[in-house]
Formats: sequence, structure tokens, C-alpha cells
Amino acid sequence: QVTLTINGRQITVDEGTTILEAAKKLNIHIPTLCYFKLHDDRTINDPGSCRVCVVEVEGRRNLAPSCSTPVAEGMNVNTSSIRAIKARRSVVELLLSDHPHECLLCEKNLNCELQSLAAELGVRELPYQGKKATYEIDNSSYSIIRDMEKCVYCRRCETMCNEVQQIGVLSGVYRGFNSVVAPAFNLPMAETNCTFCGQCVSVCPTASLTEVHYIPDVWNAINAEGKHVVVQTAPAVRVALGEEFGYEPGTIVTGKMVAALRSLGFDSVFDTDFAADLTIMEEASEFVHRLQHGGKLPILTSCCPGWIQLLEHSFPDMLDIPSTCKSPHQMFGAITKTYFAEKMNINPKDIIVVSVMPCLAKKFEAHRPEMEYEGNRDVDIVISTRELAKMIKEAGIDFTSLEDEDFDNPLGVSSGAGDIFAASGGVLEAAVRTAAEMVTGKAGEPIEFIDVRGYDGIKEASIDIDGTNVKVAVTNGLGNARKILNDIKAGKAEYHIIEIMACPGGCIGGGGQPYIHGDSDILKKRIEAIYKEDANKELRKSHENPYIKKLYDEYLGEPYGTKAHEMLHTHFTP
Ligand code: HC0
Ligand code: SF4
Repeated sequence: QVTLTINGRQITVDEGTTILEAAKKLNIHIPTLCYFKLHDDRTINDPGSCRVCVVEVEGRRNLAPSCSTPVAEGMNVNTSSIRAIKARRSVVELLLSDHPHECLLCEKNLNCELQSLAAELGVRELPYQGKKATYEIDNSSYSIIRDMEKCVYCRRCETMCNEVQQIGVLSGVYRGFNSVVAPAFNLPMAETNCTFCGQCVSVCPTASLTEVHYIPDVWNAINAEGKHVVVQTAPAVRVALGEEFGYEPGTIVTGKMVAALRSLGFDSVFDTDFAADLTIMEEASEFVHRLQHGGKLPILTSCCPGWIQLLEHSFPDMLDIPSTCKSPHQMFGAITKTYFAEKMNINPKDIIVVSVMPCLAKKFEAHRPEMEYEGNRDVDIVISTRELAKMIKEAGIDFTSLEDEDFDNPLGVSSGAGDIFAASGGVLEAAVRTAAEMVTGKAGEPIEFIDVRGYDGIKEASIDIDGTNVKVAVTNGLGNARKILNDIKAGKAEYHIIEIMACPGGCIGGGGQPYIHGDSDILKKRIEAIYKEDANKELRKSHENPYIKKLYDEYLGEPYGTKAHEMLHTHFTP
């Protein structure tokens, strides 16, 4: 333990703590830019590159970057000396000298960390003026836009892509004034190995990396003559959307979200959770089939398009291990344009399906050519949680004063198993709840698979299903996914079922969720909220959802049967 003084106040902290962390414990705020605390307590601030967090340390000639300077016994720190404040302001002024000043028109207006810093530090003029670097905007993909003129070289995206996700698309190239963070050979993102996980977007402090926007397409759809516009919301949206309207992280706003969607003018407001239940019917059946017929094991969940991209790019010889199930929101689209269209007597060509997702890879996934049935795209437009919040604000809806409303039927009822898809471990827990009862034929209490919850990188557990010791693993983050895939390849991983999600904590930490600005406690609160939503539901198991049963009775026939295969399953391509 080490005792030091910060701004005249003494504090004792563990050895190795940084000045920044010690100051935080005293509620002393030091501005930062490149620093970002990840969900697993790793920090992105290497190599303390931005120098915004400098402080005065008695006895040292130079100011010290507080994010990377460890505390020392007897240290005397002043975080707000005139010299420190001036130095910070100069850093920001220098950054602004090579940064566009079009904040009013910028995607990140009011959500930009550089803008907040300039305000906080009272930047009122730009003493440094000179040549500005110019770059072309890369909007080659369906998911992510790269605008390097707005880059501040904090390197957060680089650390995220290389160290956490271990995909290696983004890295610093060239030197000095020409330095830029870019894919190798400056290739457009669409031509790289990018998985579109969107984690680089989640950590970018400015609008250098943002998402591709589909809000205008949604407004056009809503206002088009003769179209029936169906919206579905992913499990993770309901526990994060409230953050955009001032609610505490972890507040569940399902009812208000439904009311807002109706006010926006959607004709049917449905729930992706319903399709999550459907996915479980298919995936659990596929697992039981593989288990009982000597099929390929482990089976891997296939609902995360980010991880599927990793598989297709880097493990082309393992394409037969994931479940062939389409992801829930794609299944939802296929069911909407067939079963629902027939029930409502609407031509599927006149239905537009909009997905609200926490994920940027879903924007890409919806465009995959095979994601269609009988010539109709499963999903027409994907917007993020952030985009939905923008639409609600644009429409002038007073979100906080909305009365709770329920989803429409028949595609709006879901079990708690559908809810927990949003958190890492949830898909597996939901699958086991159903698979166990499919094997034994007996109904019991819903399984609560605590060992696979939470956001540890790789979680392992086992469960007895009718005498078979079923071994499972759950991973989140693509770096961990790569590790587990390599282990499977090397014959070192003996599991029956594996769940992989590309984002930290699962979908609740998706690249389309409200920005957390380095406060990863927010992810924990979203996870807690999801399990609360599950625990409060009367229906806890997918196979007990009466509307799912009805869908099979009236339309699909057997789970994992011929019709289900045609509509709800897919294939993977290297
Ligand atoms: Fe997810 Fe999904 S749970 S990927 O994690 O499976 O994005 O929330 O919508 O499709 O249901 C994201 C979240 C979904 C899908 C579902 C799955
Ligand atoms: Fe890397 Fe994911 Fe960003 Fe693509 S979306 S560049 S894989 S972090």
C-alpha cells in the first residue's frame, strides 16, 4: 500500500495504482482522452499518448500523464495547477488545429469526447492554425464509416481491434503529419477482414469511426403508401435505450420503447425475443439431433454475425461446426413475410421489416445474399439502439412520460429465455433449458445456469442431461473466440455446446448501443437488468411459449423439419 497526497488530501491505495485511479477514489476529476477502461479492467491508454491527463507532481520537472504514472509513497500531486491546466488546453488546441470545426453537422455532436474536452477546458480560440490533413471518407461497408479527418490518434480503436478482438484490421500507419489509423494498404473496410463487430466505433471518442445510418430509410418506409412496416427490437435494446433519455443504466424500458415505436408510426411492433425462442427450438433440436445421431460436436451458436465473419475469414475449414440456424432477427423476418403475411392477408412484397439492434454487424448480416426466403429479403433495414433514440428525439416524443404498452401479437410474446440472449451466456442457458426437457421429456424448474453468466472471457461449466455430462463453454470478445476455435482445431477443447458472442458481455455491449465513454460498470448494470427481466417473466422456457407452439402447429410443422430448414437455416461460406 502507498500513501500520497492529491490536492492536499491524503489517500492510501494499492501499489501500482495510477495517479488517475487514485484521484478518482477521491472524486477528483482529471480530464482524459485516450484513456478508456474496458469491461475486464484492462485500460486503453497505451502509451499515454494524448497527454490530456497531465498533472503536477512535486519535485518533478515535467508534468506527468496521470493515466500511466503509478503512485509512489509520499507523492504530492496537484491536478489543477495553472501549468497543468494550460498544458491540457494546449494539447486540445493542437488537436483542434488539425480537426474539422463542423460540430453542428457532425454525427457525434453532443456525444463527442473532444468537443466535451474543449468545452471543459474553456477553449475559445485557436492559436495554432495551419495545414489540415485531408482523407477520403470510407463508406464501403454496410456497417461502419471511417472519416480520418476526425481522428485524434488516441489509438483506442487500434487497441480494441488488435488486442481485445484480435482481428488486426486497424493500425497506425505513416509518420508525423501523415500518420493515420487505417487498414493495411489503406484498403476500404469492406475489403478487409473486418467483422463489423463495431467495437472500434464503441471506443472512438470522436466521429472518426461511426455507423452507417439508415434512419432516412426508416422514415421513408413509414411514410410510403401501401406498405406495412413491421419493427422488431433485439433483447439488448430494452436495457440500454433508457440511457439516451437520462435513465440510470440498467433501467428496463420495454413498455415505453413499445409505446414510442407505435408513436413513430410502425404498423406492427414485435419482439426479436419471440424469434429468439424460435431459434432455441431449432438450435436445441439440432443439438439433440447431433448428440443422438453421432453428429458433429461441439455445436456452436450462430446468432452473432461478428463471430461468423471471424469463422468464415479465419477458420474456413471449420464451417460445419456452428449451428445452421439463422440468427433470431433473420428468422423473424422470414416468419413475418410468410406466416404473418398469410395471416394478415398482406403481400410479402408490401411488408418492410425493420430491426432495432444493439449491433453494427447486423446491418451487414441483413445484406448477406442468402438471408432471404422465396425472393423476399428477411430483413429490409437495420438501425441501432442509438439510431432509435435519435428517431424518438427527432419526432419530439417525450419518452419519459410515455405510458407502458405491450408488443403486438402473435410475434410479440416471448419467454425469459429469449430475453437473456442479450447477455453473454444467455443463448446457451436458454438452449439448455429447452434441450434438457427435449431429451428427458419431463418439465422441471427453469434451469438457471449461473456459471455461464457474467463477462469473464471464457466460462466453462457442465450439466447432467439424462445421464450425459454435457460440457459447455461460453466466450465473449473475438480474441477469446479465436482462442477457443484454435483449441477445438487442436483437439484440446472437448465441449458439447459453445456460445460465442463478439462483444464484451454479449449483445448488451454491442457496437450500436449508447456510448459508455469508458464506464464499463454500465455493461454490468445492463446484464443485471436482463436477468431481472427473465426472472420476472411467467414464461421462462422457449418451448413453453404458446405462440411458438402455435407457429409450429399452424405453419412450420416439426422443429428442425423440412419447412423450418428452408426458411430458418443457412450455410456459411469461406
Ligand atoms: Fe443479439 Fe440476437 S441476442 S444477436 O446477442 O441470437 O444484436 O440483443 O438481437 O438476432 O434475439 C444482437 C441482442 C439479437 C439476434 C436475438 C441473437
Ligand atoms: Fe476491428 Fe471490429 Fe472495428 Fe472491424 S469493427 S475494425 S473487426 S474492431
